[in-house]
Amino acid sequence: MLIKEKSPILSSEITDKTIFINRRKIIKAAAGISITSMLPAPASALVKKYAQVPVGPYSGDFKSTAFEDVASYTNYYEFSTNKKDSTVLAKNLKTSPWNITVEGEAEKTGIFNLEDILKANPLEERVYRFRCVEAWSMVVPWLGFPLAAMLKQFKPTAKAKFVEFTTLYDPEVMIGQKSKALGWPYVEGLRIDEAMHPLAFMATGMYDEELPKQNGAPLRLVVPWKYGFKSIKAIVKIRFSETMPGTAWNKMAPSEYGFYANVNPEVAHPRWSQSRERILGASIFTPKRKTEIFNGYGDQVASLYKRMDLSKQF
Ligand SMILES: Nc1nc2c(c(=O)[nH]1)N[C@H]1C(S)=C(S)[C@@H](COP(=O)(O)O)O[C@H]1N2
Ligand SMILES: [Mo]
Repeated sequence: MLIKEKSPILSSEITDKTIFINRRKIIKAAAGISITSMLPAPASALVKKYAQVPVGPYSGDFKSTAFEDVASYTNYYEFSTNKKDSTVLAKNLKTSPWNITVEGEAEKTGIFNLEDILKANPLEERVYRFRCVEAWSMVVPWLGFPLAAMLKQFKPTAKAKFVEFTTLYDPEVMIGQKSKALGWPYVEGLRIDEAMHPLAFMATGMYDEELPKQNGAPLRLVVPWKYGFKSIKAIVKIRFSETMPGTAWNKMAPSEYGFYANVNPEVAHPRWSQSRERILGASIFTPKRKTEIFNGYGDQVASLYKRMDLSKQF
């Protein structure tokens, strides 16, 4: 006992830690080579499950928010309107097996197993800014694949002008659905050209691991230039339609939450300014960050809205 307590740190442990800390650097240098398979067993245990996933071309060069902050403060009204409680309650969701129903204006409709969808879509990492309509923001290294790549597999027809996404409805597990906090199930949507934009992303993981249930596992949308509520979690249905879908937040409070919901510091929410944002995890002494038009992605997405009056749409 005594000897064990006093024993020095093994040199092998030091080596393992060094390998872990330098993991990203090593992987970037040796793109394509599986580092995990090259390491001795103890070090492999420290390397995260998706550490070898390559960084995608649209990934940003931002410093990520701490994982603990992103995973312990979630908006997930299906479980609770409380951002802490939802992180605990979401653990009850069974995310495998998982099916996605595809409906509407597409050639390939039906029920698809998520495993099969994943096989056809190689993972990449995207470090994105994320801005909630409640005026807080974070930076998340998501893992997933472009939404366009997945949607094209279903061969949308020329009539597909919009895409609608629906979250699971299961009030026995998603106990927040027993309340009227929102109309259930949660529905979100994009115009087809927004959905096909290369920045629109489907996430299955973050921080080199599977997506935590509270962050939307097993499959959630990430639209970095729009307010966070557009980035719908736990998707079970995708419908291509000719008309604009009704969305959960817009139906709840149409004067506060629009269909487009593009991040815009100039257009205030009826109850608060959108000009600045609190950085999640930052100390109370850290000044708020200036919110950017389209959350900083304007160079890439502004052309989608050329014909729209940005001072009116929110
Ligand atoms: N199904 C569903 N999706 C959802 C929500 C929700 O309550 N239910 N909240 C939205 C809101 S308001 C935000 S800000 C983001 C939060 O994502 P995060 O909890 O992973 O940070 O998820 C969005 N997607
Ligand atoms: Mo949000």
